[in-house]
Amino acid sequence: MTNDAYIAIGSNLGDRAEHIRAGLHAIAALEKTSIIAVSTVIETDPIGPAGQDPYLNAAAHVRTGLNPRALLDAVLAIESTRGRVRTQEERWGPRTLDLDILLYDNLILDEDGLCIPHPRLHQRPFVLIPLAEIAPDLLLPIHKKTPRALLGVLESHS
Ligand code: A4P
Ligand code: MG
Repeated sequence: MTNDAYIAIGSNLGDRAEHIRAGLHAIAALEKTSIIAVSTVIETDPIGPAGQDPYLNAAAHVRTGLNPRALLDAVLAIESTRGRVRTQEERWGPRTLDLDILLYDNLILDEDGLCIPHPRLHQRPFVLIPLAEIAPDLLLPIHKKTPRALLGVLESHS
């Protein structure tokens, strides 16, 4: 378990707290993977199509021996166990459980179906606030800024 990864967790459909709890439980049960820290779960206004309910969002720090692709396959499989069916969804529409890989060590990767750091990480307060809580001093690759500094940039533009 030599790699540090950060996973964003979101839910705005059904029993949101239960989806998040079960998602974390399933991540902790993955082979070669353990959870190091989990942020506070916060309620956030939806970004995306109008008419959605508020989200619960959080972030988790995991240490894993899974490679990035294996970790992605694992989190997508966990989403499916919470009844998430992608074909029925609109982009950024409501979802039972969303697990996005935010960071994987200092890796920068842009390949088919997997982009790390997550491409919208720096634009999303619902990602940056939980990440800042569990990784206040982490310098993000590409951005070369901490989560808190990126939040400051966002706030200065709002
Ligand atoms: N994919 C590529 N890179 C990654 C990665 N680093 N981690 C691919 C996870 N998946 C990655 O994912 C679509 C495909 O992205 C996956 O099959 C995988 O191969 P998805 O979960 O269906 O797409 P998504 O999450 O809807 O899309 P996206 O663009 O990641 O959306 P965002 O930016 O995460 O937005 N408002 C609030 N308040 N809170 C939220 O959590 N979430 C969204 C989704 C919209 N509004 C929100 C929230
Ligand atoms: Mg996602």
